[in-house]
Amino acid sequence: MTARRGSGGGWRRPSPVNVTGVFQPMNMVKRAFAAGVAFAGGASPAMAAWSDVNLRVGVTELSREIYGLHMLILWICVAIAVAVFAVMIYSIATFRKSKGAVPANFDHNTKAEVIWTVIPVLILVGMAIPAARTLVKIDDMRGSELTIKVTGYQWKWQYEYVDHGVSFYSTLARTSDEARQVDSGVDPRSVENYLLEVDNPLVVPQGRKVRVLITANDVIHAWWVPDFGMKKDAIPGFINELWFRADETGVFRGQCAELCGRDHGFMPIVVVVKPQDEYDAWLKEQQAARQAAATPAAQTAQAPQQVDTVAALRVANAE
Ligand SMILES: [Cu+2]
Repeated sequence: MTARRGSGGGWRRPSPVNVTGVFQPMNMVKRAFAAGVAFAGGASPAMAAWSDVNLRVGVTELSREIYGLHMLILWICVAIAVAVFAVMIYSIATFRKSKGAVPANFDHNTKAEVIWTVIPVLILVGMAIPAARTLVKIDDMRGSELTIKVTGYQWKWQYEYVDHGVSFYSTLARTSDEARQVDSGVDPRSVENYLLEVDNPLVVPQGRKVRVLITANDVIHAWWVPDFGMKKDAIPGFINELWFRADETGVFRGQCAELCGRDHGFMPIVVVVKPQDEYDAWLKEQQAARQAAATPAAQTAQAPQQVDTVAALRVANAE
């Protein structure tokens, strides 16, 4: 589990697609089969392979809860399937015509009908209770400590730290962008984090509840970071929201998850989770850089006036 965390992030290239973008269903089948075999073996590398095909646990409270829910419901479904198939196979084998079985010919049985209605209702209610609890938690934005507005564009993201006057664009890293060009001569396999790297990543503090406001400025995009368990549409004219609290530091990668046009596959998301003090230092740096960028313009605007004042004073002193 730890191997895929940290600087490596939690994101691998989607398995059925190779680096040249050719759909390879056999890859997926092979990997799923390998994972199945490995899982049946029960060894620890097996779990790594299993996590390739399963939903990931992620690094936030919500992602873990969603994973838990997903596994709970999976095992309930497995138990139901085993029970139903066991009864079916037993019945077919035991009460077959060649063994002299005679079919019953009643057409109503209130007791049976009540049983096959009540049991599924109980199972569904049993699944709905934890699911509803998680859904409520996902939508609970109270107590957020940092608000970031995310705007989707064709084909980049803008991040605005609304309370701190910091905003910037995040676009595909130059190395990936060069390699993706037709006849670039660059082997995409030689590019680290190909199509999953940006110039300016989103930076957030560890262990803080971050509220993300999501919108778009042209078409519908979707902001998705699998390790945070969260994905929301970015819709022009609407503001969606989600929250996450990353428990681990590291680099976490995601992608636009709504087909948004020609370069949909070239607007990745990179989130860097830093300890609070490092985050504070980063934020100060950003604010200072913004001020420095704003100051020369202000100086040039005021400069002629200042020169005039100085010249006038000199003249006044000389007289
Ligand atoms: Cu997009």
